[in-house]
Amino acid sequence: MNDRATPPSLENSAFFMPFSMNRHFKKAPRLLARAQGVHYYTPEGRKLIDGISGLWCVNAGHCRERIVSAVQKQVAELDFAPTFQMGHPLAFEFADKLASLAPADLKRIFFTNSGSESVDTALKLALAYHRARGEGHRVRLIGRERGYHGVNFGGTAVGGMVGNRKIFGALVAGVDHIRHTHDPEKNAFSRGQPRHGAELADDLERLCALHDPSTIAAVIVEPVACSGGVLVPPVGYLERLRAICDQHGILLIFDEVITGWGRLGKTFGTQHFNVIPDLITTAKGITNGTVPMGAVFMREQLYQAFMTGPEKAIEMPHGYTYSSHPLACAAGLATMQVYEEEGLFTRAAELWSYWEEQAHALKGLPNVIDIRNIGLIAAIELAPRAGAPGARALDAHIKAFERGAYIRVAADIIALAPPLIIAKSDIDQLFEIVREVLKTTD
Ligand code: PXG
Repeated sequence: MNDRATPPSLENSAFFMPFSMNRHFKKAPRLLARAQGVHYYTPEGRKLIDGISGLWCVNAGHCRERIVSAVQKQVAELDFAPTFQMGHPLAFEFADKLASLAPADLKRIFFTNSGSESVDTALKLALAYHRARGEGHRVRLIGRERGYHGVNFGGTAVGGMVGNRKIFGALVAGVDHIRHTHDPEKNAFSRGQPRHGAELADDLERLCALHDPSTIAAVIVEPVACSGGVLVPPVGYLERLRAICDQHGILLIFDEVITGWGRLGKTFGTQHFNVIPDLITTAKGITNGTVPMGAVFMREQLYQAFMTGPEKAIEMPHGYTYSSHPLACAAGLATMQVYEEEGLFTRAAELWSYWEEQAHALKGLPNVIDIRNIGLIAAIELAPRAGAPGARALDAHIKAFERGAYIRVAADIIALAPPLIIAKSDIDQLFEIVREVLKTTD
């Protein structure tokens, strides 16, 4: 036997893979060993175009020299330092850098290590804020059907993807959901924001009537619901949500874990839609995916509500050992430099129409029932196979891998969101592979 020619079997591997079909995967693994720019390479050296920026996070492309060397330098200089009653300069420097990029007055930053932690942090901040102002009766948290807010208890509870919730018991008490905005009958093959559905925001009024608005602390939505299938908000919808929240004193949280960091052609999705929330949750692209990190941005008024009481009291009993980890701050600072120097915050706006044309050119291929796009995101929805939901898109995922593209599928929806540095010729290649795959997927 030639050992080098036969990769070791993973079938009995100890690794319990997250959000994966463990047994199916381990029988025929799809491994990534190296990455550069918009490409991954398999252990055998086969080149794959990265159609989803790792997992919606490597916005500046892979293994960027500036980020790599910043992390290398940092790990040799200060590997870890606490920020509970202590500090290190990079944490303050990075927070100030983020504040300078923040929309409106969302300039106070709480660091976490992931999107899930950012979400749970934002929910706790919302509850604590109301309590600090003498409105401790605002205890309810409202999410949206088909929303994804990570996997911690708070985020799972406000999330609206049934399969992610149903096996975990009662989750968090006092949570309710507004309706999702997906309406393919009226909006199929929309380009950018669909025209129909702003009135779906009024579903929040229904929950206000049911629970009484004085019991509601916050509403959390993704400006574009990405994991739930790339559900782009109808024209006027986010504005209406904002107005209803304002009317009832409810905080509005935008979960921008994906829509932040240039994905929609502005630094934040908030700026693209021109609707200002009270809190923004981020992660992923904050370090270009290099080192785990997340951050919650909050308005000045929220921060100031905590800065009362005795100075020798902890204002917010919350935080993680690795909040503002030195490696993450170094990676984040270098990432922001790359984004700014290369104009990546606005690159998706430049590519938008080209990307949109290429995506919608797939209309008419077998089983394609909808195509939607916004910024540098596209979704191609396939009709499910009878009795086997998800199987068709999974086949497409595997075929694309064999043909040289890494694409993401959720249920029967193919999601594409490549690194923002992508060239038009790479966009062509990505869609060409998807086209060939769809032509041959029954
Ligand atoms: N909020 C949003 C809006 C997200 O998209 C999270 C929170 C959680 O982030 P962490 O860092 O805890 O995973 C996410 C994560 C996919 C996919 O393909 C999306 C995410 C993660 C993995 C896969 O749709 N989003």
